[in-house]
Amino acid sequence: MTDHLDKRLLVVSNRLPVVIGARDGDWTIIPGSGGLVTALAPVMRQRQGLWIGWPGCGEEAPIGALLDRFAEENGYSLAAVPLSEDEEERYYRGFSNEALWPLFHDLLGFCRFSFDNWQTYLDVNSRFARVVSDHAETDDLIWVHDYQLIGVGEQLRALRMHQPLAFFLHIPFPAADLFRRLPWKDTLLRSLMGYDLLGFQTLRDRRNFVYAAASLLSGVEVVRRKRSHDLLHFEGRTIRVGHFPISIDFDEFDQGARSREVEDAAWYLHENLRGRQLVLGVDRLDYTKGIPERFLAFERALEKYPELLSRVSLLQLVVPSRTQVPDYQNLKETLDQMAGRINARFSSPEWSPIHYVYRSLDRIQLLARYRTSEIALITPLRDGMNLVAKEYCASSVENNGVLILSEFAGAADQLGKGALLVNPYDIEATADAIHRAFFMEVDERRQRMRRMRAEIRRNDVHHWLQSFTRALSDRD
Ligand code: ADQ
Repeated sequence: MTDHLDKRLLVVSNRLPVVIGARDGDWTIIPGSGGLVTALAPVMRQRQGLWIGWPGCGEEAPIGALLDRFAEENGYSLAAVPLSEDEEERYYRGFSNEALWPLFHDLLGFCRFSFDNWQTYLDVNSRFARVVSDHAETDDLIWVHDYQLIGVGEQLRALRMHQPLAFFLHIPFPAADLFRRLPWKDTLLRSLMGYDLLGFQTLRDRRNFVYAAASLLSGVEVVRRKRSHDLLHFEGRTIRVGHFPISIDFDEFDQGARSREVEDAAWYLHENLRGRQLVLGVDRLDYTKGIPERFLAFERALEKYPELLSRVSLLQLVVPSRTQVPDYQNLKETLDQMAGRINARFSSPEWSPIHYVYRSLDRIQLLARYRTSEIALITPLRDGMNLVAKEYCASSVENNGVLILSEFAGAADQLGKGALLVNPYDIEATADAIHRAFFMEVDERRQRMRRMRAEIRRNDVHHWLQSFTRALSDRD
């Protein structure tokens, strides 16, 4: 039996895990800071891996020299797939973010289906496949990430690559009836069937996919259904389909939150709160994250439960994202207006109900807010997983935070027993959950938080990585 655990990993994702910039006339390249980078970096180093993706910088950057410097400093290599501005517009902003992203999050009303964008998506996916085939070695394990690159696997097969091909979808997979709306559904399903292993975040996503493939694409046969995975046959090949909930590095957050710097920052925040409880929301600016609905629920809680007035504030942190896409610009305006209106309605000279911060925070400031906030209000309309929910629990080292979580976040599958689950469209019930969390006794808070922390500690991002790579070597 081939053991895939020893093979070199060749990871393919839309963006390379780096930030390239220029300071005082000198070019810099530094590792990115996302959960995926943190999880994969040690394995990439250990197996001298290769990561292929778009560097996210213009042609003026001395890309070859920068990538060499990165490899020397980080112990694994990068290869760049350059994109023109037009490709960035059509493949990334147009098709990936204005067709697939809303469709896969059940938000059909936000979808724009353009044939030209679809064609560019296919062209860029073939370009990625060619770069992969130029760099791949016979024994590599090729692992493609996310909705921007679904077509890469099939293109690699067309190039007669024989290495094991794996794909992981970070966002949800919609129900078949919704997926059918995509004008190019057959091609996209066929592309997914080009992989040997398909990984989804939750059992629901996995089932949605298997049902869509079996019912919408002729020639797909479900040959085995097991708890851990399904096996499909298609055009003489076997495809394994599993679910692998992504996670965070629990220890990193837990230890980080206990550090001196975070403790100092948390103390400072606390002093300014003067006995008030803090409800925290942390999101990228995105219409899937349910931020306007959250503001309405908070407003309703203040209206329905006047005993909360002056005793609780909502701190909403929003990281700017996809700032060129019109729907995201509109959302920003909506949030500005809502926060202004609610504050004007309830504020007193010494209290504002909503603190709305539109920028990225450094790790210490973020952990201090996770640690200080008595309540986290994480209410996406739909989310593949939602790492913020897990980061909040891992940083809640005093075990006294209450997590209010959308039942439509993938994370609800693992955290549902400790969190207060809500339907984010149900403003009334979310307002009630805020009230309940505010008055929850310490014992109940502790019991719930311990349970969630134990779950995240057990199923951390290293466990995620191992179970995914192990699934490739299983033969049953
Ligand atoms: P995202 O949609 O980006 O990821 P999420 O999983 O919540 O969503 O991750 C957001 C990240 O941004 C977190 O690590 C968080 O710490 C960071 N962040 C948010 N606000 C911040 C702020 N103000 N300052 C600094 N950092 C901030 C996609 C899918 C998710 C899936 C992940 C991983 O949409 O469903 O969980 O991929 O698979």
